[in-house]
Amino acid sequence: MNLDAVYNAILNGNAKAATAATQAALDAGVSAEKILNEGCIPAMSEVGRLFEIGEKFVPEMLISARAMAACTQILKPLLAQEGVQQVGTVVVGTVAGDLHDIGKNLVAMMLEGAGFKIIDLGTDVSPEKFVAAVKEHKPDIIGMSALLTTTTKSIINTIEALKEAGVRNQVKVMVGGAPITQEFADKVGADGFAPDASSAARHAKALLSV
Ligand code: B12
Repeated sequence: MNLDAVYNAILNGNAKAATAATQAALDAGVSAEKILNEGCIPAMSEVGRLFEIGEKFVPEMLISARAMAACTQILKPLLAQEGVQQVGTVVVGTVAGDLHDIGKNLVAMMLEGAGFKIIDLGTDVSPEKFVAAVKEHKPDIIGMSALLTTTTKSIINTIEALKEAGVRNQVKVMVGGAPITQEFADKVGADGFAPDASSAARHAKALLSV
C-alpha cells in the first residue's frame, strides 16, 4: 500500500487526515513500523527541508509536528510489544534549551517496545534535572536528544554535571538527534549514539549486553 496519504497529511499539517490515513493503512494490513518509517518520518524530513529553503515557517512545522504526534499516538501501542520482559531502565529527555520532542518520543517508544522501563523527563531538561533523575531512579542508561546545533552544548554540560555529581560511572550515556554524529558522541565521551529510533533500541540492548 502506498503511504502517500499519511505523508501528505503530515506534510500539510492535517492531523485529522493523518490519523484517518494511518488507520486506513493499518486496516489494510501495513505494519506500524512501515507506516512510521515510510510515511511519518519522511514527511517530517521534508518539512525540515522546506523550512530550510524558506518555504515553510515555524507555525507550519508545529502543525506538522502535531499531525505526526496524532499518528504516533495510534502507532505507539502497536510498536510496543506486549509482555516483553523488562531489560533495564532508561531516563530520556531533550536537553536544555531544546523543545524538539518528536525524535525523543519515538526513541522512548521503541525502547519501551524493546522491554525498557522509560522515565521521560520531557523537553528543555537541565543538567541538574538529569543528575537528580539518575540519583532517584538509578537508570541503566540516560538518553539525551538534541536537535539544534546550539543545544549540543547542553549534552556536554550534562555529562560534565554527571561527573561532578559523581554518578557518571553509574550510568551509560546515549546521545542522538539530527546534528549528532558518532564522532560527536566519541568526542564528548558518550557511551552510545544511534541515528534513528530502531537502532537506538538495538544499541541500548547491546550496551547492557541483553
Ligand atoms: C518539527 C520541528 C520543529 C517543531 C518541534 C515540535 C516538536 N514537538 O518537536 C517546532 C516548530 C517547535 C520547532 C522549533 C524550532 N526549530 Co525546529 N525543526 C523541526 C523539524 C522540521 C523536524 C524535527 C523532527 O521532529 N524530525 C523527525 C524526527 C523523527 O527525527 P529526529 O528528531 O532527528 O529524531 C530521530 C533521530 O535523530 C534519533 N534521535 C533523536 N533523539 C535521540 C536521542 C537518542 C538518545 C538517540 C539514541 C537517538 C535519537 O532518533 C529519532 C527517531 O528516528 C526539524 C528539521 C529536521 N529535518 O530535523 C527542524 C529543525 C531541527 N529546527 C530548527 C530550528 C532552527 C528551530 C527553531 C530555532 C526555529 C525558530 N526560528 O524558532 C525553533 C527552536 C525551538 C527550540 N528552542 O527548541 C533547525 C535546526 C538548525 C540547527 N542545525 O540548529 C531544523 C534542523 C530545521 C532546519 N533545517 O533549519 N522545530
